[in-house]
Amino acid sequence: MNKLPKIPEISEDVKERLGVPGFLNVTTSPFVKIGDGYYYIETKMEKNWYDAYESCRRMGADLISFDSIEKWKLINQYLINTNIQARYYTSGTDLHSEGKHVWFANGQPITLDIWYANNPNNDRNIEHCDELGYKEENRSETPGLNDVRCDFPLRYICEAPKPKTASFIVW
Ligand SMILES: [Ca+2]
Ligand SMILES: [Ca+2]
Repeated sequence: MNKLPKIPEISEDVKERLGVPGFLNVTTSPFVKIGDGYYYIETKMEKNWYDAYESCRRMGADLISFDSIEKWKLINQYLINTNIQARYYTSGTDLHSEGKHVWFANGQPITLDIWYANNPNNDRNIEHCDELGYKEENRSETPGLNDVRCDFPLRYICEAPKPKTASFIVW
């Protein structure tokens, strides 16, 4: 029986010719891939919710939304693993209708059981923007989602839209 010929490795220059033109920037930076999504995590600057949203929009992204508990766990675990646990703005808000929190990025109501204890509580009737990573000081509970006043300066996480046709992402 004849041995099948060994398929040669594709050389670097062939890869290059098959690949993406060099003038295209194929790096995903400053977005990081977590699960099947791409995120920008602002860990230095703190902004109010509106400024944070605008910063995401300038990158073609939105503040982060959660449509599954798996995604919620994945992102929170990432923050723990990379040692950047803190309070971050999400796209959650009830600015349009008091008490009805939605993900502003897609208009879907927040139905997941991810709220921190006794929240959303609309404290002093001025809490309309939702942060993740909140827990009361000196408490050992797992941090959760909390409504906070929208002018409170916080870190934030942007979520890039899922690529629809391209097999790679260009920013
Ligand atoms: Ca509210
Ligand atoms: Ca609250």
